[in-house]
Amino acid sequence: MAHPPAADRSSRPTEASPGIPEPILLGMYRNIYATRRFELRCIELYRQGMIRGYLHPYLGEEAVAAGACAALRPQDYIASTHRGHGHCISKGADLRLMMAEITGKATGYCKGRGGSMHISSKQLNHLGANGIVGGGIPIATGAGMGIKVQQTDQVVIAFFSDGASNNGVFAESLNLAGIYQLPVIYLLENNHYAVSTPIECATGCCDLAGRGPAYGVPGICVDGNDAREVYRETLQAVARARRGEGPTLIEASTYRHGGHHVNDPGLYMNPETLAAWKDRDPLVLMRRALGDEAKIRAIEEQVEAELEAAVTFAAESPEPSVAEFLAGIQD
Ligand SMILES: Cc1ncc(C[n+]2csc(CCOP(=O)(O)OP(=O)(O)O)c2C)c(N)n1
Ligand SMILES: [Mg+2]
Repeated sequence: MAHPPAADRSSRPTEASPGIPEPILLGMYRNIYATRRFELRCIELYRQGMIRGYLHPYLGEEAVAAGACAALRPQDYIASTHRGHGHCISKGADLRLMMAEITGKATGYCKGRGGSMHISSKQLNHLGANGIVGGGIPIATGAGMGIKVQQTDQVVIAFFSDGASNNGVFAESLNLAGIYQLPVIYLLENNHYAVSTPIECATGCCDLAGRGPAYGVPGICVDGNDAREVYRETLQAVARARRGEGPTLIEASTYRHGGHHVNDPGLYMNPETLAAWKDRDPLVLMRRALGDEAKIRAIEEQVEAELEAAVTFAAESPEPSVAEFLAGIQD
C-alpha cells in the first residue's frame, strides 16, 4: 500500500526556518534526539528483560511532539497515547523518572504502576498516556472545559493517531469543543496505520483534517516530519485558543520507522514507502536545518549523559513494595 511521503502533502516550503528563534530550534532538536536515543535504549533494555509488557516506539514521529510542545508554556496541558514517550519528553520530562517508570521501579513518575503506556505527571501538566485508543481525547476536552470555566489562558494538546480518529469519542469531543470554543488543539498524528491496518482500509475518506470543519473546528494539514512546520502551525492554533477563539484540528502526516510495537517486525509495511519516509527522517531534517555542528554535538553529548544517568538510576532503584501497590486504592 503506497502512502505519499509527507513532503508531497506539505502545505508550505520547509527548506529554511524563518522567524523561529534559535533556542526554539535547538530545543526541538534536543527533544527529537532525546526521544530517538531514549527509545533505542528502551528497545535494548526490553531485549535484555529489564522492560516488560508492551512498548510502542515513536521512532520516526518525534518531530510532531517536539514541534507541538515547543509552542506550549509549562502550565499548558497535554494528553497522550500508548505511543507516548515523545510527548512526555517534549513536555519536559526527567529521563530518570521516565526510565524508572518504564522499568517498573518505585522511583518512576507513577511509582512504577503505570509503565510505558500510562505515564502521567501533575508536575508536568501531563494528563496521561493511555492504553485505551482515543482515551486521551475526551480527557483533553474535559481539561479544556475546566480551563474555560476557570478563565485562565492555558491550552491543551490532545495527541492521538489516525486509528483513534475513527472512534466515537473523537466526534463527540470535537463537537463539544466546537460548541463551547474550548482551548484544545487536537493533534492527529497520522502515521497511516492502526496496528497493521492501513488508513485506506479504515476510512472512506483519508482527508482527516477535513473532519474538523464538520464540527466548526478549523482543520489543518502539516508535514509531521518537519518540527518547524508543526511548531509554526501549533503556535498559531495555540494563539487562537488563548484568545478564546476555540479549538483546532491539526493533522500531522508522518510514518512509523517500524512495526506497531517492539515485537512487531512490520512485515506488512511496503519497504519502498518506508524507505521514502526514512529519507525524510525528522532527526536528519532538523540537523540539516540547524547546521551548527558544534551546537548539535553539545546537545547530543548532554542527552547521552542524561540517558546513561537515567539507565543507572532505574537499574539501582527499588521495585515497589506490595504494600505500596495497594496505597491510594479506595473501596
Ligand atoms: C479502545 C481500544 N480499541 C482497541 C485497542 C487495541 N489497539 C491498541 S493500539 C491500536 C491501534 C491504534 O492506532 P492509532 O490510533 O492509529 O495509533 P498508533 O498506534 O498508530 O499510534 C489498537 C486498535 C485499544 N487499546 N483500545
Ligand atoms: Mg496510527
